[in-house]
Formats: sequence, structure tokens, C-alpha cells
Amino acid sequence: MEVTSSPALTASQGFTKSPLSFQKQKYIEDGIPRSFYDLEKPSITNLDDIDSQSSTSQSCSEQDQDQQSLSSSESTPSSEDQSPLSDFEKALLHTQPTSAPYPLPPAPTPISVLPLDLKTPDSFVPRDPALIRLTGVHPFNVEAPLTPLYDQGFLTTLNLHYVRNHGPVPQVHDADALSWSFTIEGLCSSPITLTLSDLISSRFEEEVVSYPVTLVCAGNRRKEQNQVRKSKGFSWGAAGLSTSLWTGLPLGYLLSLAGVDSRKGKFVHFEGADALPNGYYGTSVKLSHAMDPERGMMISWLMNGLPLHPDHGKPLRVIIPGMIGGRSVKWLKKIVISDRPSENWYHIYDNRVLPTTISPEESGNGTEEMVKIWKDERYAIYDLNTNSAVVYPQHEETVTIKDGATYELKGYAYAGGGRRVTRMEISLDQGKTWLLGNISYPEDLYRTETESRIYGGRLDLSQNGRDASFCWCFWSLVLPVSTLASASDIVVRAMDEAMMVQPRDMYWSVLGMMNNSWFRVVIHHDSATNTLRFEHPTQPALQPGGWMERVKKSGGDLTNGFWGERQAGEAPTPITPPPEKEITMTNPSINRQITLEELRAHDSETNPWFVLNGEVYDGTAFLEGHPGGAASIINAAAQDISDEFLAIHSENAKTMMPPYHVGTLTPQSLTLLSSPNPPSSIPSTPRPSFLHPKQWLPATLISKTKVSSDTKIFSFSLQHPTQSLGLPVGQHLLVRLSSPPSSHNQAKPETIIRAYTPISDGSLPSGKVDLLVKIYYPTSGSKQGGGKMTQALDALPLHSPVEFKGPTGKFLYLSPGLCSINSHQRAVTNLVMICAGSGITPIFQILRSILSSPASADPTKCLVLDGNRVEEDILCRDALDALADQHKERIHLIHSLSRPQATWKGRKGRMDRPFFQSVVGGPDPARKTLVLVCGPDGLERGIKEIFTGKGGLGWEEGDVIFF
Ligand SMILES: Nc1nc2c(c(=O)[nH]1)N[C@H]1C(S)=C(S)[C@@H](COP(=O)(O)O)O[C@H]1N2
Ligand SMILES: [Mo]
Repeated sequence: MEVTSSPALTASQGFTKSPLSFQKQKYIEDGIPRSFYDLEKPSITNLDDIDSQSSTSQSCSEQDQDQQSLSSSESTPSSEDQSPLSDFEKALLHTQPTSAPYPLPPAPTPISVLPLDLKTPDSFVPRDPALIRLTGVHPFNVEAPLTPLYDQGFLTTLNLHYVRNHGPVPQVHDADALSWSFTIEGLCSSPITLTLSDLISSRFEEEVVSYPVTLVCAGNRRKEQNQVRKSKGFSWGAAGLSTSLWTGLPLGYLLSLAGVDSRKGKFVHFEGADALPNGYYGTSVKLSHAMDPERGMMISWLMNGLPLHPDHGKPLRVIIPGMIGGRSVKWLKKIVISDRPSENWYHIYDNRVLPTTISPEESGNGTEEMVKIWKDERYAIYDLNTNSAVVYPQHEETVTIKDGATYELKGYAYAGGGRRVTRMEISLDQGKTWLLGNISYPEDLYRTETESRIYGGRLDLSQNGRDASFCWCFWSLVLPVSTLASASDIVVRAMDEAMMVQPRDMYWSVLGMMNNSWFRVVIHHDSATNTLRFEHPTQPALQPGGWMERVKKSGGDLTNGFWGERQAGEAPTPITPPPEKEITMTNPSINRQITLEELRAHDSETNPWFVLNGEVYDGTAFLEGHPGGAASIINAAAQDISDEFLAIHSENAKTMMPPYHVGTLTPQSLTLLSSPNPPSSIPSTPRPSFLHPKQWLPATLISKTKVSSDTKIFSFSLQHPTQSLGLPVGQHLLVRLSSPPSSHNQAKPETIIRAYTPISDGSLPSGKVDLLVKIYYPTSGSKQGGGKMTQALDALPLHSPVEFKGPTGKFLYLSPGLCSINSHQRAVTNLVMICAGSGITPIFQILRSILSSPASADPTKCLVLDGNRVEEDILCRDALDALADQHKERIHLIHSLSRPQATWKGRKGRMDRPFFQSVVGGPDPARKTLVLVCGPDGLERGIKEIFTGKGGLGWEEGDVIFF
């Protein structure tokens, strides 16, 4: 293919000065500016590569300025902002070529830590403020504004490279970076551990390679999907892609070194060092791809000739060209050769295109069938699909209609799996007829060199045994403005060498990934000013704008096959604004400033106020009927409960908040309130019982005992050996801890809070507490993402502190035959206890309390219905069966298994309506029977329906209590 001029960069424009003038010797001797992210002031920049831009991009004066700073910094190097290179940098940096027949990396501009990151675990990561944050402040998920990204040309600077971080960035200091190690294990004859020092040693020198790769997040262009229907992903615009020159060792070479078993091995797993709620980030690719030079997989330590920036995997990452970015694992710690795909949570529940029929709700229902769908390898994304976007005209750009004037349409395109984009088509009549665009492939410029090495790596792409295309390309088409003036929109589509062409219609799926339908730009005509105005489909993140939003707001159906536009003769559709799911907890009409004094005046049981995200709420209405009981509201009085609230409440609870919003805490008051309690507030003389309703108190993890394949008992020691927990029967405690700690992750932790009922007796002076915890990987969207806490607990090293607070809960078993529900006493003779899975724990606590009294003292009868899938899932089985055996007159215990093995003698099937009809039946006319329920959401909803719903068993709502 002929190489035409790229939009922003041509081969002859390789810049003459490196970003940092990398000349090792000079560095060491002169102490010239060092790392790209430590610099406060620009040193040397080069903007040679932006001289062929359209008039709408950066002005010449900016260029001039930078040229000046270039010369000034050369002539008068100031010493304060120049720290010497670390050994790590010295070891990695290579001489920067001054010119080349292929694009060289443009200079990054200096960056520093931004104030807004200081309060996050990423407070050590310097970043460019131009990047658009897609998921609030943290975690860091960003894309560049589209035009500057494109204008930078073929290679993207660090400043504008998109970032996709699932969690905090692992902090790796220069001093530790060379000894950073990773393992290659699994199906291989000689598993190895390699350090970064090893990789850059002379032993491997000849094998090192450098080549450009475009990384693309599978979510690129997802905002468009989210406009059609909210997916389970955040809103990427069309700049979720970036290109760098990467240097490293071929993955296949390293696998061979470890003696890969290519007969048994089928997959290669990667694991990163970022400790996330569901474990370390990890994924896998096919072994055959890993061994194929045409696939170009590498383990990389240099990005555009610089050590990896922390956001991009410092010090070591995987680069998988031609596939979605999600496979290119950062902060690489582990490679495993296996006969099966990765079972990492992020491999299963991320980066998939599920069938379009599956709704977000359904996808998170956690049923066995749904888990099977998630795990279906056929739905995992590997190769990128063919995609393209329009950059010029830009969103909201205007062009004056003039006779004879032309306009150059420009944009980018890419394809997957090393395939090349071979065709670009543009239509001005919604796809009836097409025009052919020009394509330029700057990547080809790297193929012409046969000898060259750059940054210590062999460059030549063809010599590496491949001719695949791993990078984006640029398309363009010059049209008379009058032609654009007679059109109502521009649609574009790319085709790849397998003749796969972008589809007109969107394939919507629950994660909103791989969106690649025709990119459409609407043309508006303003006859008054004789101008055209262009409108892109969307703007990234929550930024307003774009025709999709506009069409939707005016009642158009984006899925009608015509981008929601009304066809001639079609009746206008009634406007039904779709409910937007951005949850506001405040009341917009409230405009009252509240001081700390005023807040503290509501530290009472009668009119408690509390603070959430700096806003003040009146909790009085929740004293009755709050699922956590009145105590949970009273305990929150005059406190900032943001963390706890957000950790344990559903979206639904959040939508209930605006009516109770009373005002905003003044900034000074908020600062005072959120300053940590003085240490003296933790009692120095241990109290007889441990729990405190308003204070988080530390206990120490002393043992973990495995009781089944996925269940453990976690024991914690309290403050002294004769202290009791102080948890009344029927109540729970809150557990607070931080995200999984790890040796190679110094990032600040994330706080997780959950309610648990211990299985140890909370009234005994035993000095400890035992929690029975089933460790599970929840499906996304399942109840409270329960796995977050269980994973964190599981990862917790012995002797770690964990904080407890409580008691909390609306139910109390006060004394034999006497309960309290939301502070109202109730006499009981019978309890129906329905639970599933770990829902047994609060039930077990009450049961044990009743049975610890002789039948003469507490004759309360208990019907226990425990539902599980298989026998191994039944928690506390032995203890339960023993109690039931000893106290036949008081307990009737029924285990139900929905998927029993053939040997199971007990009840089979789900706990359903006929079952409850026959074993529980209707309500107790004397109203001395209560139904206590604890289990997953689905079970609780079902019980509510069956017991108290219309046509149900006829129970009063007040007699059925959900824990
Ligand atoms: N360890 C780790 N690797 C990771 C991720 C992550 O969160 N943790 N995100 C992945 C995803 S989804 C993408 S798109 C790319 C983004 O790479 P970048 O942030 O360097 O652009 O990294 C991938 N590798
Ligand atoms: Mo991604």
C-alpha cells in the first residue's frame, strides 16, 4: 500500500531533540533533568510534528513558545529542577535517536501530581490535567479530548495516553523497580522467576524488540451504547485508544525459555499486582497466539523510550497487539501456562460481549445459568473489531459555506488481530451511496528499516517474522463545502483485509463493549449565517452534547434504524423522557447552611440528624422501620456516616434520601467533623464488653480455619481475654477493613464495611469473636458485591487489625418468649426461621440462645428451613444437626437442596410456594409466631411475595422480619 501523508506527521518530521535529551553519559555527568514525571518545568519539547494541522488546532504561537523554551533550557540549564537519574532510569534509558525515517515519539510535557489525586490512593502519580476523567476522581479512567489526541499524530505522548485502571495504582519506587520480578509457571518444564534486571541484561540483549502498538479499550465509544440503553460500563467517548512505541522481549521467547509444554498448554494467564476488590487483575490469551510472532505479544518496560509511567504498569507490563487493551496486563507479577482459560474474576466478568438479549438486571442475577453464560469463552473478547471515527469536522465545529471552498474530513480507523484496514468509506446520504476515503498507514514507515535498533530493541517489523498491522491508521477525504451543505449527516465505515465492514446498526450488549457501528456526524445548516455546524454522536463521560442525547430528549427512538430521526410522514412520537439513573441524594430546592453547633444539637434520639457527603439529613423518619433498627439511626446522630452509608446501602436507598435533606454543612464545620477522633477517645481501660455503637474499635485476626472449600471461620481477639463481645441476640455488628493488602502494593486502601452475625456466643467473656464467612466471587450487580469483603478478609494476613462497631439491627431476642422489633416488644411462642447460604448465621445465633435454656424456661418452638444448592454448601451443618437431634421437641429442621447429589436423602428442590404452603401455612391467629428470614435478595423477595403478597399465605407484613 502506498503511504500517503499522515495527518499530523510524516516520516521526515522525526524530531531532532529528544524529550529529555537522552544521552546516558551526559545525564550522569551533567545531571540534566531526569524523569518525565518529576519535572516541574518543561525542559525540551518538540513540536515539529504538529505543523500540518488544520486551522482549528493549536496555533503557531504555542509552537513558538515551546521552541523558545527549548533553546533557553538548552543554554541555561537550571539545577534545582534537575535531579540525577536513578539507577533504575540509568539502566533502562537508551540514547534517543535524533532522526529516523519513521515517526519518533513526540516529547511529553512535564506533569506533576494533581491536587485532586492527593486524597486518593494514587496520590503519588503525576498526571496531565487535560485528560477527561470518566469515573469521577478515582479510580483513574481517562481519555484525551479527541482532537488533541489526533493532532498529536501517530504516536501518543504519555500526557494524552488513555488510562484504564480498575483500582489503585501499585506504587513501585525506583529503588525497587529493577528487582521487580515475575514468574513463569504452570505447564512448562523449567518454571522461572525473572527480574527486570534479568530482562535488560546482556543475556537477552539480542532478543529485545521495539515497535508501535495501538492499545484500545474494549469500551471505546461506549457512551453511544449507553445512550441507546444504559450498559454496565462507564461512558468512553471515541478517544479510548492510544499508540506508543513499546520496547520489550517477545512473550513467546520467554515462554520457550521456561520450556513451555505446547501440547498440554492451551492458554497463557497473566496476573498484575493491583489488589482489587475481587483479587488481582488477571486474564488470559491463547498459547498459540502467544507463540505466534505475527501476534507480536511482548513483555515491555519502555513506552516511547521511557520507563513505564505508574498508570501504564511501572515497571513491567504485557503488550498484546491487535487485541483489546484489557488483555495487556499492567504491573505484571505472574504468567501461568494452563490447559484452560483464566478463572480470574476480571477475566470472567469484564471484557465480554454477552448476547444482546441479556439485560443488565438479568446479567447480575447470580443464578447458575447466568454464571455459565459469563464463563462461556465464546463471549470473551480477544481481537479488536474493525472501527473508525470522525475527528474533523469536530463536535460543534462551524464552517462557512463559500463557493469553491473545500473541507478535509479526517479521522482514524483500526482493525483487530493484526489485520489491516483496507478500505474507508464515507456516505453523505445515510448509506445509499459511498465515497472512498484515503488511508495513510504511518506504521508502514517502520517496515522499511532493516538494521535499525531503537531504545535497545530491534525495530524492523517485517524482519521480525511478521507483517501484521497493530496500529491505528488515518483516513481523509477532501470535499467541496457545498457538497456537505447539501447533506444532513456524514456516516463513515472502515473495512479490514478480511472484508469485515463496520455495521450500520449497533450491537448493544450488557457491558457496552466493542461498539463499532457507523460513526455518524450530523450536519446543521444555519441559513442566517450561512454556516454548517457539525454534531458528533456523544461527548465523553457525563459531558452533555451530541445528537444521540438530543434525539433521545426529543422523544426519538435511537433504535428505529434511522438514528432516531423521524421519517417523512411518520407521526411524531410522544415524548417520554427515559428515567435517568444518576442518583441524586440531595433536594435541589434546599439551600440552607448548617453549622457544626446546629448539627450537634441534633445528637438525640428524638430528632437525629446525620451527614452524608457534606449534606445534612434528618433521620427521624427512619427511626421506625429502618432495616438496621432505630439504633443504627441514633448511632449515626450528628456524625458523618458517608463511608458506611455508601458501603452498605443500595441504589434504592439512595433514591429515598432527597425528602430528608435539610441542608449543607458549612465547609469549616465539615472539616471539623471529619478530622479524626483524638486517640484519647478510644477507651484506654478495656471495658467488660467490646462493642461500642459509635466507635470503630480494633480487634486482631488470630486465625482462619477452613470449614469447607469456600468457607472459613475468621477468629479475632478482642482487647483482653475476658472481654465479651457485647452483642445482644438477634443483632449484628459492622466490620470495617481495607482492600487486600499486598507486598507489592503500597497504595492506600479502600474501605469496605459489611454487617455480620458472629457464630461465637456474643455474651461469653471469651475475649474473641468468630465470623463464619463464605468467600465468594459475586457476579457483577449481585447483592452488595458481597465478594468484596469476603475477598478482602480472605487476603488479610494473620495479626492484622480489623475494626468492629455495633450492635446494629432491628430485631432482638430479649428473653425467653420475648422479642423486640424496631423497639416494639412482641411475645412469641413459635419462630419460623428461613435462611439460605450464609443467612444461617443470625438464625443460628438465635437458635443457640433459645436452646441454651431448658425447655421449661424457654419453650419457644423453632421451624428451621435452610435452603442450599448442594450438601457441601450447608453451613454450620454439624452444629445445626446436633441441636436438632438434642432438642427434637423444640426444633424442626428441614434442609432443602436445589441440586442434590443422588445420595441425598433429605428434601429436594427449591424452597417454593407449595413447600411453604405445606410446612408453614397461614399466619398464627394469636399472632405469636414470627417469620425470620435471612438470605440472598432473591430469596427475601420470594418470601415477601409468598407470605405477605396478594394471593399469598396471608401473613401480616409486621410478622415477617428480614435480617
Ligand atoms: N493490572 C492491570 N492491568 C490492566 C488493567 C488493570 O486495571 N489492571 N486494565 C486493563 C484494561 S481494561 C485496559 S483497556 C488496559 C489499559 O492500558 P493503559 O491504562 O496503559 O492505557 O490495561 C489493561 N491492563
Ligand atoms: Mo479496557
